[in-house]
Amino acid sequence: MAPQKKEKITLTYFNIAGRAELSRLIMAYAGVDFVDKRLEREEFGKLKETYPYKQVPILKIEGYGNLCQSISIARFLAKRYHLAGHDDLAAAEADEVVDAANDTAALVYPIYKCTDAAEKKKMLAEVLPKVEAALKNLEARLEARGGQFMAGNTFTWADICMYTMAAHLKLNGTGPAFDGCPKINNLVERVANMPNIKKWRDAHQ
Ligand SMILES: N[C@@H](CCC(=O)N[C@@H](CS)C(=O)NCC(=O)O)C(=O)O
Repeated sequence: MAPQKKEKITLTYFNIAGRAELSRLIMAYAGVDFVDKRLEREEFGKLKETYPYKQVPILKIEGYGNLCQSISIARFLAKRYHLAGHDDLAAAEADEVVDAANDTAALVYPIYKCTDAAEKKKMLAEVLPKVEAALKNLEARLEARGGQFMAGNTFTWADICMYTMAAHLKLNGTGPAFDGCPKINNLVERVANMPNIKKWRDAHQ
């Protein structure tokens, strides 16, 4: 009997980094051949009612069905591809950082949504000190944990999350400088230049 062809994992989201990029990068890093399904708004509108929470991202997994919620999806992938932390404490450290990084990223969501340039500038001025304070906390966490990685002194999905957070905070060049965070800067740079991650970035500019 011919071997059965394994169905690929499909990650469905919009054609932006947003809440899917962490999962995409976990799979890119792990060399997973997945379907990166990117919906246009119109297509999403037609499919929305079929989605459990009427939202994306959604991960379709072979032999299972749909998994929802961006962080649950990313955590599942991190576990599957051995990036969740080498023991329960390292995994807890990684979870902690992912939560803190997402809180930080969430501070600028309203700025992305704002279409008025003057209002955007005002919002940025208000949010900047909060972002910088949150980054300082993460910088201190990184330093306290040895300065190389965010969790368990090994590379985990929390380090990838720091990269996606930093890219999101840069607000296409109008966001905060990371001057006060040399260790985060260095980590983000190292993650960005990991061969599989760099390959993914080069292909999805
Ligand atoms: N907590 C959810 C939030 C998902 C979410 O807000 N998704 C947005 C896109 S970023 C969405 O699908 N919105 C539905 C809409 O635009 O109608 C997660 O993290 O996955």
